[in-house]
Amino acid sequence: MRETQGTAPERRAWWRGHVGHILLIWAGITVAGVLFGLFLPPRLMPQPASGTMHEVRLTVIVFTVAAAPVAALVWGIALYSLVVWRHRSSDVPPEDGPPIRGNTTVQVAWLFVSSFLTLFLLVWGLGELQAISAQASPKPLVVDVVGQQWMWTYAYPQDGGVQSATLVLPVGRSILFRVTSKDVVHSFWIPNMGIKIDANPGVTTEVGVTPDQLGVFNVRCAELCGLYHAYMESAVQVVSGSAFTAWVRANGGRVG
Ligand SMILES: [Cu+2]
Repeated sequence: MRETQGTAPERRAWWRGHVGHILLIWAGITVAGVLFGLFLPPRLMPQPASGTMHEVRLTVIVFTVAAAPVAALVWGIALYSLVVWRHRSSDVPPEDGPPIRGNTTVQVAWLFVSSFLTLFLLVWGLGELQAISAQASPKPLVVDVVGQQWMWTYAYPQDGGVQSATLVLPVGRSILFRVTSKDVVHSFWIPNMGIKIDANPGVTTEVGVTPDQLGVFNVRCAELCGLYHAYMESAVQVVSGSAFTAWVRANGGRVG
């Protein structure tokens, strides 16, 4: 950038012009990114059917908003360079300017900003983990989940060992899923409840959630597990406590 090789006031004017424009573009893209983060995740993500999903959605919103100014800085400089500093004529472009070997102000500012951002993400993440685990009850309703090509089956060991091909859960109760697989690796995923855990043959993995909405929600496999993986999809019915008791009895169990 030869334009920078001038007198000190010329260099300052050059910076003021370009940096001012880049800051304007940065501010514009930041506002767009923040609006995107505030308005799109609530519309694109599944409607929450558990406290866990509320926390997951909030985290996606907060992280998108926090990332907006950083992404805007990169995109702003890239766009400005492409438009303003592009070499236009057909002759050979001039040689590159002298490399920049360091700028204490920029380095200190970036160290401070990136430390602050990463610390914020860490503290936020730890807080969310704490909030989610605080929702679990010490006496959850246990559901054993078995994945196989290409379906899920469920057993309720506390309720007389009821077996079922459909997942039925009482609303407002803390549930503990104990998940395993008969064949290959699957992944047990209830998008509306914000939980997903691998189902591995020979291993039991656990995930807990408390459904807080009545209704029917998708259960999907989230791990490519063979030819019909895309069809390894079923539903969970979240019902009232009394409807759950009736369902257990109708299936030959007794409520534990
Ligand atoms: Cu699968």
